[in-house]
Amino acid sequence: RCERIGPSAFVLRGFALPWVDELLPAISGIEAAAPFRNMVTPGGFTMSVALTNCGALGWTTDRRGYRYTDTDPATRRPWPAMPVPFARLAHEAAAAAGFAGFEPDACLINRYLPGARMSLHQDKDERDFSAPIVSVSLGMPATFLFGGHKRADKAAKVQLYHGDVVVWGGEDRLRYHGVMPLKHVPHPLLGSTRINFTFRKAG
Ligand code: MD5
Ligand code: FE
Repeated sequence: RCERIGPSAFVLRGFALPWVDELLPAISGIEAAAPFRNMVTPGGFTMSVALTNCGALGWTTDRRGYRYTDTDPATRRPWPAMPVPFARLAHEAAAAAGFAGFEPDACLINRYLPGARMSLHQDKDERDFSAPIVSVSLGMPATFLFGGHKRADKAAKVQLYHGDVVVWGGEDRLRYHGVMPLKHVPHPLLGSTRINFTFRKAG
């Protein structure tokens, strides 16, 4: 099933479900090499979402700003490689939404515990805005906020469930978006956790 939530934005309900058995051990491997951590924003706030990355580039933030790096600042080692099933899932989901040939070089992995949220922001640290962003939701459901091109634009609410994949491209790529504080609705497989991974062409 494919739901259109914008001119170039699509929710693929349950698209990742056949991949979950491969994704979860891969996440454990990434986490062992590059643990989830709560980063600090340039404004000095510690994010309620914990994150890590895999792929050639990883997104980080500290007091100096937001950027992509080829090494994990916590370990000073390269970010873990992108597991093959990750890259294939991203490629297939993008193609299903009309974006053929998507080859992400970065995968940001967000971990939400109950109460964690992401305030409205744009993803604009990537070099090439012509590539889409593909995001995969696992575990507890979340209310995603899909805004406009200005922070004050009214945001639509989209419920995202375990296995849902969202693809944003074209004119929707730079829209403001966020995630409401996570409600505690334990998930049979992931318990009190939501994992979101977001594939990007960053470099
Ligand atoms: C999440 N993560 O559920 C979301 C999913 C992030 C982030 O926002 O930056 O890690 S990605 C949602 C997204 C990406 C690119 C464009 C748009 C939404 N959009 O135009 O709405 O943890
Ligand atoms: Fe974002």
